[in-house]
Amino acid sequence: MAGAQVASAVGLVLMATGLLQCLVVAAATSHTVGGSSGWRIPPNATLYPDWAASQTFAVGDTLVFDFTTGTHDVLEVAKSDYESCSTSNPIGSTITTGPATVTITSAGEHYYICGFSGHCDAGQKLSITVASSPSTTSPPPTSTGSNGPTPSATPGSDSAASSLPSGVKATVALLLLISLAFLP
Ligand SMILES: *[C@@H]1O[C@H](CO)[C@@H](O)[C@H](O)[C@H]1NC(C)=O
Ligand SMILES: [Cu+2]
Repeated sequence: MAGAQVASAVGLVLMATGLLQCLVVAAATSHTVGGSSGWRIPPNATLYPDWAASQTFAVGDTLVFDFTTGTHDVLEVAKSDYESCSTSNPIGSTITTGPATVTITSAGEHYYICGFSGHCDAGQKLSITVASSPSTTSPPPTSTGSNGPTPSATPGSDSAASSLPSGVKATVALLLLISLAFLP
């Protein structure tokens, strides 16, 4: 069964390397929910939909819910609970400490509401659609930071690792060790 072990090891290594390349090539974006309004009962029902429509979300990006602890909270919920403002089946734990940073870990639709009584009904709810792969087209307008050409990635190639910074190499090494630990 040594062959199967080698095959699964190679698979894990390729997965880890591919994941890292995604992380390195696509810089994560931090999205402050509601912009300068933050996370609160909105003055109108279009604040959060309008804000979400102005953003491009990718896996690995973060949402910053800016609120004062004790005045609001954040629950990720299913679509039906978002629509009905139900707090009974949150996905994961309720975030009670603000400001709160939430990392987007999967593509598709994500729904967040405030669990304080009446807040969601008053429009304090957010739905976002996360692209299934990191966007390579039209980066957001640059105020600061790099806007150079995207380095061409060669998925599955070992040589790509040689151009990565040492911190990334250390992370790769760590992931390889973790991968090996999971082998039978
Ligand atoms: C809703 O409120 C936000 C925040 O005050 C404001 O920027 C936006 O223009 C308002 N939208 C409408 C349609 O009134
Ligand atoms: Cu609230």
